[in-house]
Amino acid sequence: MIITVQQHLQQQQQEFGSEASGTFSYLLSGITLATKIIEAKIRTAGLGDVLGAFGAENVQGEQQQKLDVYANQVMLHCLGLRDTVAALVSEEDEEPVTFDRSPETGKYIIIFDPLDGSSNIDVNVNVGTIFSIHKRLPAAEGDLDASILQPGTKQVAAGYVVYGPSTVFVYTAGNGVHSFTLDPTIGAFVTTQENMKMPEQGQYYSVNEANASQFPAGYQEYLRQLREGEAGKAYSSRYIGSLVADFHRTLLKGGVFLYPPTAKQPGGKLRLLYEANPLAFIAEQAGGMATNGTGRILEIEPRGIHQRTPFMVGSRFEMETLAKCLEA
Ligand code: AHM
Ligand code: MG
Repeated sequence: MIITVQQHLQQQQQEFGSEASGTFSYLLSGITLATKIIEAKIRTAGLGDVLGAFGAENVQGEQQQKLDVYANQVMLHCLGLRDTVAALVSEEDEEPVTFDRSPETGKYIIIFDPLDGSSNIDVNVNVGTIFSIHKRLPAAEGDLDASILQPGTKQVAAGYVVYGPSTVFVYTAGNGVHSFTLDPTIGAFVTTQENMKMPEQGQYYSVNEANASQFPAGYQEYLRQLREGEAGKAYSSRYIGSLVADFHRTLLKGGVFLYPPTAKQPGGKLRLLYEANPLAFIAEQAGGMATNGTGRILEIEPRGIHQRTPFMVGSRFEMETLAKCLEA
């Protein structure tokens, strides 16, 4: 018998209460609706005039693809209508979009990358949507900006959708990691795996090896150990260049994904709030680990919404081996 994501959330609510409440599942339904609309557009991308550059740059100075702009508008529209949302923070927008709702009503902040890996769209390779949800702080503890800039440990939920051969939704609300596959015949996400666990060790490492000569020495030594079989396995490499897809494989198969500091980008390339934090939360919930090279990703105190960070995430064994190489 099929269990849809909404039925799953209801079961979670009975079991865990709190963050699985009705308002929360209404909020998540905004995300699943938006991602279904985005996926429908992606599926037909080659047929209409939606591929290619939009002609503007986003706040990161990156070329916006038409689908980046579309996906962002869909997320803002579907989530903005949910009255529990206090602010929406997007990779594509320089400033948060805020809503004039009382703290009692507008309780949640949603931070997202509407279309991750969008440079891969034109060549028909997997892309994704990533999100992170925080609770608004009580007025006495800070304003909306402080609520947005909370460390990853304070996330109440996080997840992503990967638009691949099938469309898969993965999320955690702090009670395990669960995945759902879109059944296009009924238009619903259907439960595929509850309480997912990352293998203790995998066989893949995932890194943009063209940057390897720019990595600090500890990372170069780590990659040497993986390549030369000194880490207990004959590793193989896989790199898609879409974070969601590279992460999804790492979650299912184990191993490690790395985007270390480079000479060109000493602070890393990936973004803390809407890339590293949500995926780190999921990884930890699945028994894995995530670091910026000096500490736990989830404990970083954010200073800005578009802050970058080095990001390494994966199975316990690979992450412990990495820590030893970075300490040496
Ligand atoms: P973006 O498409 O939201 O700008 O995300 C950045 C992407 C990630 O999906 C991916 O992990 C990374 O950039 C790949 O970077 P590089 O091409 O430098 O290897
Ligand atoms: Mg991205």
